[in-house]
Amino acid sequence: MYKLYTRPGSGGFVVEAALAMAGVPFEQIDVPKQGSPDPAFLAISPLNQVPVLTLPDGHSLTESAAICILLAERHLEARLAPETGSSGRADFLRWMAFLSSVLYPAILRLYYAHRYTVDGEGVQAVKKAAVAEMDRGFAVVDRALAGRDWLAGEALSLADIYLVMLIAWHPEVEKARDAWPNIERLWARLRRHELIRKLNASHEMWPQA
Ligand SMILES: N[C@@H](CCC(=O)N[C@@H](CS)C(=O)NCC(=O)O)C(=O)O
Repeated sequence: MYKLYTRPGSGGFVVEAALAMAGVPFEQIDVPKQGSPDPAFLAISPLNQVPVLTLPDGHSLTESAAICILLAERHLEARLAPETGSSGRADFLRWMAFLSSVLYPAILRLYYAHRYTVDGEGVQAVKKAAVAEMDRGFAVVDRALAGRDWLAGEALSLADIYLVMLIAWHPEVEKARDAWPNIERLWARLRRHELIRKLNASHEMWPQA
């Protein structure tokens, strides 16, 4: 059975969505944020971060995008991503990389700003620059969504769920909704999606309507 190391409100959100969409059973292990790290957890997640997925064969991996892409490969019937070889697949890979390597790190710079400067007085500047970088990234995604229902291909994929997880972490959600109407349109759709609603009830990523 799969094992998912996660915590509410974390990047485990999209992985949990993937496992639920694939309809596979999994054991969920909540990793506390506070307190000294568990050496057994550090052995599979050296940065002490979630999510981590342990595969049924015991192999573990970190990195939310890699985990999502792997689950899409392993559960083709669940259509978690556009088909291999299609242009939608190319877009899926592009956006999974963009979301995880441009936007997610910008968000981490906001919420863990002290890690990005050795100057105690520089923390506010790091936060300000982090939000500016998030805004730059979300604007790119918003433009790409113009006239499209989904980020990649013609159906919902994990890239869309990954995107709404990130936009929900924007520190000024109301501003984000106004600034990026195409992202808001996609998000509004997912806020009504049965599985996403259910996941949001436990992750509390945004206020439930
Ligand atoms: N690159 C990793 C980032 C994971 C990450 O930063 N997870 C956060 C929760 S959303 C975490 O565990 N932070 C704890 C820490 O960095 O100490 C991924 O994409 O999975």
